[in-house]
Amino acid sequence: MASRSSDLFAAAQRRIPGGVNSPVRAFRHVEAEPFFVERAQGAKVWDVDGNEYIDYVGSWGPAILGHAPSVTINAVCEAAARGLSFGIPNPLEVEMAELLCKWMPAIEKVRMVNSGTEATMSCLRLARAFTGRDKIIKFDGCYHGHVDALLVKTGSGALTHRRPDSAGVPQAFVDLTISLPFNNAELVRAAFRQNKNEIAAVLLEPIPANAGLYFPRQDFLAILREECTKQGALLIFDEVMTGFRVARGGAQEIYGVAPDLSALGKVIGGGLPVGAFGGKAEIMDQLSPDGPVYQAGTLSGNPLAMAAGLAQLRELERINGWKLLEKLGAQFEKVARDAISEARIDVTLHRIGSMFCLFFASEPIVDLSGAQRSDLKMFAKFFHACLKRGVYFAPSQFETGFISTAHTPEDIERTGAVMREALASL
Ligand code: HOZ
Repeated sequence: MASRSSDLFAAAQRRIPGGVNSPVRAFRHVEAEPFFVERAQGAKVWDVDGNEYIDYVGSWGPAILGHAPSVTINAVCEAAARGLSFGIPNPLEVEMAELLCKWMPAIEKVRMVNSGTEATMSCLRLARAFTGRDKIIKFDGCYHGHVDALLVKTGSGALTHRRPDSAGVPQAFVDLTISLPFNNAELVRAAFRQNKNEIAAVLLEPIPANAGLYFPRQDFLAILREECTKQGALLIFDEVMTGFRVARGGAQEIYGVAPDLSALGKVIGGGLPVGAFGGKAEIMDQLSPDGPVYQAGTLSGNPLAMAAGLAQLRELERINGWKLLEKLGAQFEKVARDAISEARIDVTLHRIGSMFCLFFASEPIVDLSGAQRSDLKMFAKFFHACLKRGVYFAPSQFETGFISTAHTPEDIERTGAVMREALASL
């Protein structure tokens, strides 16, 4: 059907590979074309054809206060008036570092970067330098950005588009990456035994959120902590999605497990391009200019990004955002469970705080193979039935939904009614 979105997408496809600047936006998994956004405010987005949606993607995580919150906009405008980028240290970088170290006490020193990908990539280099080892353990379905060594059995867009192992990654890199099923501690122990003194790090999303959303089994994270310490490997948590979202101190606060290094992004940038990585001082001190590990960035610690992130994080604390998000999340869970039980379809709903996923599969789902049992055709139908009724969920079974503090109880009630109709229509 002719629309401004489809005209724009046709033009985009002529000049941008696949018409998108990141594959998760392409809507191919749901056999459709993306809509183009005119503007977004609070919990809503409006497309260029005038359609309004209640948005549960939230820019894939950063928009925890909803879109365009005035505190963040004001902070960015004030910072912009003082200059867009200096490439010289600015005071906001220090404020951000202090805040991240305070809220995530396992971080003693932190460096700002521009994306989650840069953060995980830098963690790996640091872990390899610190341990003098090359191999790493990751988990099937966990996604850590498009770092060469981590595009092995990965999640998110790569999984969605059925290419979890990317072309263009040298086999020599892949050979250094051991990818294991999540939640299987025995296989981790076996990998350590088989690769004695060769594993530099175990890297994971403590709450995997890139193959749908599932949770670590009781003690899984504590066992990883213990094994890493015993074997002289570093434990790295990728909290790009969960950091400052599931709790003030992220998943590491909830599960009470302190990693050696953490990778951060999304929420800490308030919607601007930001990542960060940090951890124990003795490890972080290996970074240039103090140490031998090189890592750099023209725009790292950019004043606008720091201002946006600081404003968002402080506002979250001021309004006790995590408590509000839990309340909204619980309401979402209730309306969703009501809709699911009425429809009598095999749907497994997972939620923690403001993150959720509806799998079109029966329980239990504790790893990638469980997530892959989902009925993808059913998911696509559900997605379109919701979109048509003004509710926008991520266009892939293998992504996670996000609630913001800007979602109102009425938005969530309305979403429940839409889900009920959508599930009944399948
Ligand atoms: N990391 C995001 C959630 N899976 C996706 C963002 C993207 O790849 O564009």
